[in-house]
Amino acid sequence: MSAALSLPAEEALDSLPRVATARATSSHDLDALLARAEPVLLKGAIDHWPALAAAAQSPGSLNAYLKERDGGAPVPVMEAPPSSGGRFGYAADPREFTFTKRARPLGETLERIAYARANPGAGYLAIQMLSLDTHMPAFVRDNPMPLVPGAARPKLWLGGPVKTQIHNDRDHNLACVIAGHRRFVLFPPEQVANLYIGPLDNPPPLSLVDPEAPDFAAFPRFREALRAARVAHLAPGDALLMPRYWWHHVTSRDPYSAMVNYWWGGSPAGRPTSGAEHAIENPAVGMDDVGAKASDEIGERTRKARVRNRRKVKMSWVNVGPWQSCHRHGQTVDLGAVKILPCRGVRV
Ligand SMILES: O=C(O)CCC(=O)C(=O)O
Repeated sequence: MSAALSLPAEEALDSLPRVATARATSSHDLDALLARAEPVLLKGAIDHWPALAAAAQSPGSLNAYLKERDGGAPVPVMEAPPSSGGRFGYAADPREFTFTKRARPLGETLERIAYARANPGAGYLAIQMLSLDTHMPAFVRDNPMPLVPGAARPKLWLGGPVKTQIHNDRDHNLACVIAGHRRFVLFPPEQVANLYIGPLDNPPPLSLVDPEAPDFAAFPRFREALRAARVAHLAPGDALLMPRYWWHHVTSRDPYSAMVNYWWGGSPAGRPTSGAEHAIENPAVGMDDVGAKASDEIGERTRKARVRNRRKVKMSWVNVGPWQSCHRHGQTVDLGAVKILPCRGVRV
């Protein structure tokens, strides 16, 4: 075992090998970096943004900057209770999440985030994936990102010290930190074999393992994932370029943080383009409806909720046995950087 893996989990994550740092001043540079199929840290990538200058003054200044540009439509707000420790992921029962999602006005949400900052018992809140095109076009105009293709549209994340559980994106991602420090723990796509991905019909599929407190007795192969993992520590102004399918766990380490990210380059119309892609995006495809009986134990709910729960139960069973990538398209495929595991056709 490496020295890093014998440390307490938090420190072990901090001392994982770091992703490389690079410079990109044009979309060509970014394409060249993407061709490496490795995450890359771009220091100072958004140093020119007025939003960064506002955030450097204080959380209140960035809030004011955002409110001045707010179009007034409700924003997506994720909330989790104090007992979650800020962890946005599965609850103890992986059919449930620790957080809920609502749409609320920006001003009210920023006030609640500020209240939670001053009152730790108030729980955890974060605006996540707010489309800046629709909500704050003036922000988009004044804080340009020329490195990414025009089709990549900015999304805002803003909130308290929350942690986003391990998941992956089907698109390339440029994540630009405006306020606070953020840590990304990254796992190569093929580590899907060692991450114990949970219910897959409830996107995005998340890992069942909490990397900050891993239960190695329940998830022994996670040690293997950690051996392949690396870390990126982002400060305000930095951006992380993350090729698609890289698994990531994200920790906002300050009481107030903000980030804008851009996704692009996914399959056309969001659909998998090959059996191989289908396998990595839908690892549970082809499983029997083994959960149908278990769903009866869920209790008396509406018909719709029962169907939803039944599907979730079915998918969560996938994790009981060894990983299987896909019954239908099971094959070893090297899709550029994405290596698909051979299908083992496991039934539980
Ligand atoms: O910052 C976060 O909490 C999550 C960000 C994320 O998952 C992403 O950029 O894909």
